[in-house]
Amino acid sequence: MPAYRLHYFPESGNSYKLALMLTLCGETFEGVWTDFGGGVTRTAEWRANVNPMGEIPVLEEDGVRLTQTAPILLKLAEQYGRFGAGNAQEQFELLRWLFWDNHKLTGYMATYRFQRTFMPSSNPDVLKFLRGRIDDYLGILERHLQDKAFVIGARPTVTDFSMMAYLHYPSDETGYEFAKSHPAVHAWLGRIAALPGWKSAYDLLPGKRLKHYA
Ligand SMILES: N[C@@H](CCC(=O)N[C@@H](CS)C(=O)NCC(=O)O)C(=O)O
Repeated sequence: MPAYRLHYFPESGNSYKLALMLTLCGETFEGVWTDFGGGVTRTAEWRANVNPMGEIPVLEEDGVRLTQTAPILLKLAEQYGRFGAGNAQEQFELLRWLFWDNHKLTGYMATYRFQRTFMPSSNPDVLKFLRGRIDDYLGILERHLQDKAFVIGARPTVTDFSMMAYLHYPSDETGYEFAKSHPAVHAWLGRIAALPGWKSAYDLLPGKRLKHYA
């Protein structure tokens, strides 16, 4: 199997998606802690040498740099024959939720958590707007999971890993207590955490952490 290096920072839920997938597939990776808080990913040098899109994570596979978690997760699912779709209909569902996650759930939750928790000051109107959007998405997810063990049915897929990443952080970071507010989401997070080999983000991605302001 290939050798992996993952450029990450510990609070990056997007990095966690890949770290978790590799771990659940029994794979190891070398972590490359990146000074996101110090602005390294904004430098011309980092963009020229690591990721022109200016984003974490970057997964190096045998020295080839891969970016964007959704296609990377799909590639790993294919490669390891695990956590992918079993047929065309499942593939459609998997992609449908993966796109929704990238655009809506992860997109807004990552921004909200960062602004709320890791910024020295944030605009209350911006936080209110983001929270309103997330409340809507969490309501959609709560209804969807009321009669399903995992997002596309009875089996966990990479879509679950993508969607759960930003929801599994401690409530003092997310600002949500799902056990009280969204019981189906809470139960689903518990089912993922019970998968053999599962680890939380801060267990998989060590190193210097960002300062909390919330
Ligand atoms: N769609 C990307 C999102 C990656 C992303 O937004 N990463 C964050 C850190 S977790 C980032 O680097 N943000 C920098 C920015 O938005 O300028 C993926 O799935 O890989």
